[in-house]
Amino acid sequence: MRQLHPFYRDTWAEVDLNAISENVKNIKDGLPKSVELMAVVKANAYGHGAVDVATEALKSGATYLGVAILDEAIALRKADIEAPILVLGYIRPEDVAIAMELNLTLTVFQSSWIDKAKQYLPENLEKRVKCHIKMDSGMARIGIRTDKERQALIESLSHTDKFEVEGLYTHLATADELEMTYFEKQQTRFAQMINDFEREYGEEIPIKHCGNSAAALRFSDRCYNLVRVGISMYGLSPSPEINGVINVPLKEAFSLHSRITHVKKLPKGEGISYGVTYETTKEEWIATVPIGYADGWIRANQSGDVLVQGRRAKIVGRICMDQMMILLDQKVSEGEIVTIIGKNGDDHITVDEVARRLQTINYEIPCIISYRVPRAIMKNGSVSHVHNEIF
Ligand code: PMH
Repeated sequence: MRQLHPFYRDTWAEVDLNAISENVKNIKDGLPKSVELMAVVKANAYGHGAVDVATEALKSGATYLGVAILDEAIALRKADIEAPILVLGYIRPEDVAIAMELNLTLTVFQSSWIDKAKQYLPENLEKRVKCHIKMDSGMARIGIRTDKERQALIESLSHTDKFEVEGLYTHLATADELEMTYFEKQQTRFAQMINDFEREYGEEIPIKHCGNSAAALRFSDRCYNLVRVGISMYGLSPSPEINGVINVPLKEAFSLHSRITHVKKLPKGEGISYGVTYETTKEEWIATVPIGYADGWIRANQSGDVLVQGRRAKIVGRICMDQMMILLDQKVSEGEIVTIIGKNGDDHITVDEVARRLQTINYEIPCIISYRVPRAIMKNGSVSHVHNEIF
């Protein structure tokens, strides 16, 4: 039996670092030599574990890390990760000194931000704060859009020597769709924005980037000199629509498991769980599995399948906060493994299957599996270590 310590419940996720490593290498192999790979490890590496994924990605060829918020960058530095880290989201100007001390790269897109942030930095900085300017070429999220905004930002930058513009970037809204019109529109706009910025700023900016996984896998020759890779590093496709046009092999890194805590044979007509949304239709074997919506295993998973001894079993009745019930086709012992996401025998419940069931995208699935589910970090088929964030 697999030894999984230290946690004291029979529900856990496994994160296969060999899969992460293979995915990074395979994606990198498909890129032109001049294109670097940023591993996007925001949101705890899409629920996989940021420090482990970042470390593995860097060993496998990534040269930059991307996070969403300052706190995530701090967590990586606390774990002694020294690689360049770009904070992709907004940080408060008053927090700029922390970012400087930790040698983080910041996303900048407002002249007023530069004006405020410089006041929170000491005079005579040893090193300037590295910035990537975010350009909004059509995502309408963050970024400079207009000539006026660009000119004001360049003006603000010209009044201080505390910032170094290392990068220019944008984010694509439709790189994961076969229809290319909007993608082309954003490409054209971004090219123009780079041109205008460099001309007015008077310097060539070393790093330019626009590509997420979908763009990196499909149009790596149109991604300038860096790609920001998230979902595909985790072995998942950016969208079902482009599965047919992706040639890079991807291996799912995330799986989710539990063990049966209780098994009973119920007569016909017995109600299961809150609201009795399921009643046994004949004499049935019902098992209890210790996972529930507080684990991120949300109620909409009701009626979905799990795997027990390589066979499918249906989730019956409402999913509770900490437990759910499944319908077995025969008696199974307590302690038997239940695979909620992943391979069991010859069958495989993929992250994509769960996403389809929940009418959402695969990105959401590992992200919503909560802190309460320990992550067992797997290396070469066995547990390397476990993250249990409960204590
Ligand atoms: N760059 C930025 C700015 C992002 O927001 C994301 C993902 C990525 C790169 C990586 O994209 P990929 O996972 O498709 O490779 N951001 C998000 C998001 O905000 N919602 O879903 C994915």
